[in-house]
Amino acid sequence: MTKILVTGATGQIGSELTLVLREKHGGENVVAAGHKKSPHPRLAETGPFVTLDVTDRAQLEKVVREYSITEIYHLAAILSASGEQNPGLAWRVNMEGLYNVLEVAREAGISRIFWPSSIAVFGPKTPKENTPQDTILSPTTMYGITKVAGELLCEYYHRRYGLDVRGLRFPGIISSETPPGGGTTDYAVEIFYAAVRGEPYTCFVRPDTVLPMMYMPDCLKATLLLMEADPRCLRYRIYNVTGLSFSAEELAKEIQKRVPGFRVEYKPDFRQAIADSWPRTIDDSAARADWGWKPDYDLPKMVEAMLKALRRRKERGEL
Ligand code: AKB
Repeated sequence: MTKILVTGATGQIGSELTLVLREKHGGENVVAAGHKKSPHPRLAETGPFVTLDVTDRAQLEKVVREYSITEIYHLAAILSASGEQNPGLAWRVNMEGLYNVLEVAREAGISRIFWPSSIAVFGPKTPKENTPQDTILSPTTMYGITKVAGELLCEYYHRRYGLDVRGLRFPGIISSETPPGGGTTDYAVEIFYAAVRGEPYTCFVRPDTVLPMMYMPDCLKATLLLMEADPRCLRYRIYNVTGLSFSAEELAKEIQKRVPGFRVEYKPDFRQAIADSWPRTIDDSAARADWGWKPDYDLPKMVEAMLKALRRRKERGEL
């Protein structure tokens, strides 16, 4: 019987991934864990919810034992922009959290682990276009450093203890349910909220800033595809994946086609330097070849879907 623990379940990816996993495995078999005391009602009503600080190993061990957990999706993390504001916290949550998960998994004989890496593993010396799977990993942010160290740690636990850890180097994730918190790519989500609320948007990166992104349905699809893949097909533990790449201005224009009069101005802040250190486009051919990855959303399709979903939320009085 599969019993899953999702850490960071109240976050942008966790809040949607938990519901998809519950549909697949049954609500009672997917334990959502977050550090926030009050989760979204949908999370609390569809299965168990526990309050968990991933830096507390004893607490993690207790949850794994109590619910007889067999798989962990470890999503709890501090993202790039927050990590630059508080590097110590980013190190503690990202590194101690992952180490605790891997150690508890090893001791408890957990069969599989999912852990998200990020395009933040790349740095200014990495090729910016079609960034390859195997390339220079020399990030300049604390978040990126924890992701590179995390990838190496996952590979170590696989090689040394046979733990089946799998992960994806996620680009910026765009979604309509739970806003991201503290990332550099957050502008690509915030801009939609402003457009639907009828407010102007001040973008914190330059209009010509191009970053790799992915719409949430593609993010969920990639995660499930990777986790279901035959282990014999996996040449890597952690894969490059991407959905689409666009500049901040291209995104604004695509929204303006559908929201006439929507105003966007650009006031780059400290996050510009982070964005400038990351790739513009990603080569995810290894993921495509090994486990059949293919995104469904291009820019117009994603913008259409985001506006529709947020307008629905606004009608329900949620925005
Ligand atoms: C961030 O901007 O920090 C994240 C990421 C790309 O990992 N969205």
